[in-house]
Amino acid sequence: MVVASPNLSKTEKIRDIEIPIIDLLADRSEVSKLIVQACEEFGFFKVINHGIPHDVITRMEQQGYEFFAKPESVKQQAGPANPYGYGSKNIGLKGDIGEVEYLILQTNPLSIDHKSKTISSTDPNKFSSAVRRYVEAVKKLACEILDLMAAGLGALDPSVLSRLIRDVESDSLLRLNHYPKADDGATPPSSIGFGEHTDPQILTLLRSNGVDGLQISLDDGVWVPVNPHPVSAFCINVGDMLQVMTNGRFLSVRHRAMLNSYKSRMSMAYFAAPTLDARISSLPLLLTPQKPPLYRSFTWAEYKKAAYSLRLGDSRLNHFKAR
Ligand code: GA4
Repeated sequence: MVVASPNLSKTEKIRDIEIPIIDLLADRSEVSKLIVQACEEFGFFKVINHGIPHDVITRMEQQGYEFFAKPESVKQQAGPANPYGYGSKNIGLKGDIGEVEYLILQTNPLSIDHKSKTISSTDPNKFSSAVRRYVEAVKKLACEILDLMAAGLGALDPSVLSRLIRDVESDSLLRLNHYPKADDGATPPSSIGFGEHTDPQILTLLRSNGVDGLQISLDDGVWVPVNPHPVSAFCINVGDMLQVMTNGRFLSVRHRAMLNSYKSRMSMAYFAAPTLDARISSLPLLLTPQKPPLYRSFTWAEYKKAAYSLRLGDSRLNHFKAR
């Protein structure tokens, strides 16, 4: 069903499509197949029965709520986000603006402990232990999903993707976003919290507090809302690096976050990334004379630098196309 909303710009349409919900406890080869299909068709899917303990999630959420409830002047002490730390409205380094406040954390244990001191001066240990436990759990889940993807793609070495993010020195990030309630009263609301973009990394694991707002963009310019149900699910999406490593077979899809008029939204995104010096190129098994590499090979550091030198909505991958 296509619904043209009177509150969105005239050219925008939203469509009701359910992105796949995949049960990780189902038969392994079936799960691999479903994940590959979802990555080819939508670049997005949800997982249930993912094994992340409920208390690991609620403790992290609780720390997020407590942080965002602090006075602005206290939160600013953990900023500015250039590019890590607390930020409000300003996104990235090139002047993008959103209706969002956020905290971006590097995920290696030393940096978590260090940053926790500026985030929670009263109880830094509680904050850092919630983050460390959450990061450990989502990293494990990310590795498991990448192993299922590799198997589904027919790789002989099932850890060919996950080994890129396993390193303690991996450049993975944890981002907490807090979106205010929209005050435009419109249903569906028309204010954008975080503008359209793709994620530069390998894989994103997103958890939200049961409030909707995430939308993904289909080829034909139609926006598809990703509802936050079932509440126990994680929403997974392909990042630019995975699109490159699968030679364009998996899609790094543009998405955005809208505000809504009934409740503020908090989301927690884990961006699984390689180490800075990791070299990214297509898996050899996906290359044939008919399907030569779509992208040139580059390091994650090179790509990240390009990402920060461009605007949020720019197509970064275009700069890395093979000639
Ligand atoms: C999008 C995905 C992650 O949220 C993020 C974002 C980063 C930022 O907000 O600082 C970027 C954005 C994201 C892509 C392009 C650059 C970098 C803002 C921006 C304009 C933390 C990331 O890694 O890339």
